[in-house]
Parts: sequence; C-alpha cells; structure tokens
Amino acid sequence: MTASQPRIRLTMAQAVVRFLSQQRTARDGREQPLFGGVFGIFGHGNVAGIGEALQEQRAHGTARAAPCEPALRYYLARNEQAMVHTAAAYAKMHNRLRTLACTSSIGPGATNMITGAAGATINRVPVLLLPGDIFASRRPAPVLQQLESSQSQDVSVNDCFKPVSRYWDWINRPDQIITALPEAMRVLTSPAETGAVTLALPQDVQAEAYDYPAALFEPRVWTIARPRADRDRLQAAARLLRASRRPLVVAGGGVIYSEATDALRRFADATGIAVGETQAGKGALPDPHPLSLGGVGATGTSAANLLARDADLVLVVGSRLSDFTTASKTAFQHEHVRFIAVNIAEVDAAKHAALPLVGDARAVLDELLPLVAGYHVSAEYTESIAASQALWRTEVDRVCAGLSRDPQSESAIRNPQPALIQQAQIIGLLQETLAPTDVIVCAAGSLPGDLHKLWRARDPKGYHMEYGYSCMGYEIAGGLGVKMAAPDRNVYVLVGDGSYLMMAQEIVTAVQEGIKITIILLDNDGFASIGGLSESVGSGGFGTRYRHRNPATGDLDGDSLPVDLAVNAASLGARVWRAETLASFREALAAANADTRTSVIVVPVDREARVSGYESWWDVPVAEVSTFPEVQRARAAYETARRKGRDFL
Ligand SMILES: Cc1ncc(C[n+]2csc(CCOP(=O)(O)OP(=O)(O)O)c2C)c(N)n1
Ligand SMILES: [Mg+2]
Repeated sequence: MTASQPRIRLTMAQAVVRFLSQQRTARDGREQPLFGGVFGIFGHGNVAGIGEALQEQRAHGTARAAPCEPALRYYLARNEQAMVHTAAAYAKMHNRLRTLACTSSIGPGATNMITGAAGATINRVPVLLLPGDIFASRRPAPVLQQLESSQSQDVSVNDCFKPVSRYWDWINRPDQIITALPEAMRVLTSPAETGAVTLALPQDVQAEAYDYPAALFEPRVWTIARPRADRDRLQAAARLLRASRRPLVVAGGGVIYSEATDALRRFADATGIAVGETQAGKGALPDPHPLSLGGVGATGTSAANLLARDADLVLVVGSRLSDFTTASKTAFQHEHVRFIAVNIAEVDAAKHAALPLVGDARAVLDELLPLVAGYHVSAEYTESIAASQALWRTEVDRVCAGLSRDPQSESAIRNPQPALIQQAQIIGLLQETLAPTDVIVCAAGSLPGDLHKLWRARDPKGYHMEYGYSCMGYEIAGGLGVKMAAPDRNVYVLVGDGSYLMMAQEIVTAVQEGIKITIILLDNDGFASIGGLSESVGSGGFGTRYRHRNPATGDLDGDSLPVDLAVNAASLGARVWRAETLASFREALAAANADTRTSVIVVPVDREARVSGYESWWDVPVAEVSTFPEVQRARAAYETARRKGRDFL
C-alpha cells in the first residue's frame, strides 16, 4: 500500500456496487455500460451488505460516482433462479455486451441461483452472481442456513457454484475484491470464456470497511476484440472449400453474438453455399433468402437435413455442435465429410476433428471470403437447394394449416376432441401476425422443436430460444430480460403449461416494473413433448399427464385436474384472455397488443397433434431388457437407428 495513493473508505459491498456501476464494454467503437441493473432478493446474507450499498449509492450516487454513471437500479425478483434467467436473457439479447448482476442471501437463496448459473454457462452468456455466504470469521457458526461438515469449516453451499461458473471466488477479506473484480470482469467480457461468474460474499465481510484505492472506481472500458484466425489455417480452409462439391454452412449463436449476419450473407451469396441454423443461430441468415434452409439437426427441416446428409464439407460458424445440431452425430453421412469450424472458443473449434479457425465469426468470415473468390457451387447443386427449400415451404404451410388426423389412429381414439387448436396453427398465425422485429421467447417442451422447424426468423434478434439448457421456467423470466434489453420491440413468450407451472411468478415482477410482455400459454394437459418421447421408447406416456391419481389403477390416469391457468395468471396481475378457437386467439392477440399491461393468452391445444421429425434422429437410449413388448420393439428400432452414428476423428 503506497501512502500517496488516494483512498476511499467503503464497506466491501459498497465498493462492489460502486465498481460495477463504472464498468463499460465497447465493440466496433460502440460503448455501453456493462451492467443494466441489479436483480435481487434480500435475506440476512445480503440485506445489510449489498442491500445497504445499493440503497446508499442510489441516495448519494451522483455525489459519489462519476457524474456520467447513473446509479445501478435495483429490481426485486420473485425467485432467485428466475432472476438469473432474466439476466441471461438480457445478456443474450445484448449479444453478450451487457448483463445484469444478481444478489441473493445465503443458503437457499444462493443455491436457487445454481440452475440459472448452469444455464448461462452452457449457453455461453455472461451473468454476475453475488450470493451471500457464511461468516468468514466463523465466530457465530453455524448460522441459519449454514451447511456443516465434520471434515472442514471451509465448506459452504456456494461451493456448488464451482462447476457451473466460468469464474468462482470467495471473498473472505475485503481487500480481495481489488484483484477479484477485474478478473470477474475479464471473464464476463471474454467471448471465449464467458458464462456465469460467481463471487461468494460472506455476510460479515460485505459489511466490513476498508480503505480502497480510488483508482478501483475509475470508469473502465472492456474492449470486446475481434480476433483473427491463423493465416495458414485460413489458406487450408479456402483450399478445402474450393475442392468441395456439396458444402453446407451450419450457423450457430456465435454468428448472431458477433453481429456477423451480414458477413454470413455476403459469404453465402458469393459462394452459393446454403445455410442451416442451430437453435441459437436461428436468424443468422434471415428469411427470406434463397440459401436459407432453416433449422438443422434433430429438430431441423427436411431441406437442411437432406443437404447435411450428403454434404462433403461443413463450415460450422459459432456452434457448440450439440447433439440436437448433429442429430446425435447421424446428421452427416457423406463418407469423406470434413468440417471447418469458425469459433471464438478453441474447445468448440476443435470438435468433429474440424480444421479450427479460432477467432471472431465476423472477422474470420470477412477474411475467408476473398480467399475463396471465384468459387461457387455448381448450378446443379444450386437447383437442388432451391428445390428443397421450396418443398419445405410447402410443408410448413401444410403443417401450420392444421394436420388432419386419421380418426382410426391410436392418438385420435385417445383424444377424440377434433375441435382443439393445434400448436402449429398458433405458430402459423403468429408468423403471419407478428412484425419481423418482434421477438418470440421460448425454452422447453414441444415448442422449441416445432419453432425450430416452422418459424421463419426474419431478424437476427427475433428468435430467442434457450436451448443449451432447455430449462423449463426460463420463458417468462427470460421474456422479462429480453424486453428490458429491447424495450422498443414487442416480446412474445411462448410457454407450455408444464413450464408455466414451474415458474410463472415473474409475471409479478413484470407488473411491478410496468414491463409489457405477451405470454402465449399453450395448455395440453402436461408434458406433450416428453409424453411423445415416452411413447417412442415404448413407455406409453407414463407419468407425463396432469391427472388425478386414479384409485382404480393407482396411477396418474384419473380425471383432469381442476387447475385454471387463466385465473392463476390473472391473480398475478396480468391481463388474461382464453382462446379456444383460432378466431378468438386472433382477437385476443389484437387486444393484448393494444394493452399496455403484461398479458397472457391461454390456449388449450391438441396434445396429440405433434409435428413429426424430418430426416433426423435423437439418441435417447431405450431399455435393453424389458418385459414390455413395446419397449422391446423400441429397443430394436433404436439399435438400428444408432448404427448411423459417426465418429469424426
Ligand atoms: C427444469 C426442467 N425439468 C425437466 C425438464 C425435462 N422436460 C423437458 S420438456 C418437459 C415437459 C414440458 O411441458 P410443457 O411446458 O407443458 O410443454 P409441452 O411438452 O407440453 O409442449 C420436461 C419435463 C426440463 N427441460 N427442464
Ligand atoms: Mg404441456
């Protein structure tokens, strides 16, 4: 410590809040504050620390902080998991240039954030988590909600954040933040390393004062760079591309985060290479475009999947190549298929034995394009791309018009109500009605697959799908974060009844903040997606319906439950409509659009009217031995299907 350095005496919590308010990011010369606010729920583990600090900086913020920085706004959430989803959605909508911080108490408040942390880390989006922690001094231990261990006193529930955080630190002395906070910011703002960053803040240390160097609170700008790939590898990639006859681009979320969508379009236009999109990458080549094939993989379109099957070269841009994208490694069947992977993260660029182009998607595409100047796929290949795209468009129109059911089919017999709306019809109607810049938000259930196939994303930020963690409960909390990040856009949350029942409470937070989101709640009596999966593995939908326990069978196959989701949503403060026909849905949507309040439209949908798969597969192992003949049959089919799986070495 040098005596001459100016110092400011603050509590550790005050110093953290003040530091956060001064952090900014910049990319391509555009600068913005890194943090859009702090979400939290107070308890004894943070109320007197971070809670006091947030209140103080708002009261005295302008006097103390640099005048250009407004104080950080505090938002009260209803559930700690949800607030992390909100932060992740906010960050995703901002292409990872901004995020929110989340403060919790110790114990359950902290561990509630773990699911959200895992989701953020898996989706590679930045969130800053500030769970309270047990006393560093240990004097009053065990405190309320403390986990004890007979082996060590250096154990806390916050250790559970370690595997789901990209940076994790325990601040057991107030001066540790001087080195911890810059590290935390480095990881949050690193496109290659980003994810959940957790700083566990013991409740006693939060309140402890220290003479901090004033320089810690100077405004800082974290520049998000656009690293370029290795030159030799770029040349090698260009050679592979030039030699390929049936190339395909797989575009992932990295294209959108890097704002490389124009670069991708230029690349596709110049080379004639068509583009399939992952869930996170949907909108990378916005519709309409003659080379846009829509979703690729397990929930992909026939257009993308047939081209993927026969591709001799796959240029992967900004994708983690999850099993949904690769159809569990069955999507690419060409005997000599090779991969080139453009990715900011080395770990992703190396997958599938790809030629790795480690760098920023936009910078790499821009440098690769002149190296393949003059190359274009054959006229015959262009024709087959156009033909498969046209066929697929017809198929989407057919499905969205409503699937006709064979009245003798098992599903029709089980669910004889023909009048129920089909989920695909709602998707079709939204596609017709919504503006290109409106955003749809979704995460789990049967909707992600249906949307990946059927939705035409006309704007890179119009399709917000959390499908890295596919976390039920993300939808409404996420919709809130999307709307906070893009207040000028209309935000439509599509959510199943299962996901809604898991986490609807952030409607209250939206109402509190006067933030308008429109929630379309598709009610199909439980888990249509997992019910369908269960049937496909021979288990007949066991345990996936919301039904009373049946005294006759002892199973959950009794009468429907008397749950009224519309009344539930209304009780949380939302405007609510029920729509049982397409006409009434259209009317409700118009009314919701005209309303300034958070709105919910409850739509009962036909559980059995499922959109099929197209030239794809998903590896879900079936029981190898079973007394059920249906399971034995499913296992035999599984063994055949899995033979298509490839190793890319
Ligand atoms: C937190 C969480 N728990 C369990 C799952 C597994 N799961 C995936 S979809 C699903 C059912 C979703 O039901 P619903 O929201 O009603 O959508 P539907 O399948 O009916 O379209 C379940 C249980 C999950 N993805 N997330
Ligand atoms: Mg459902």
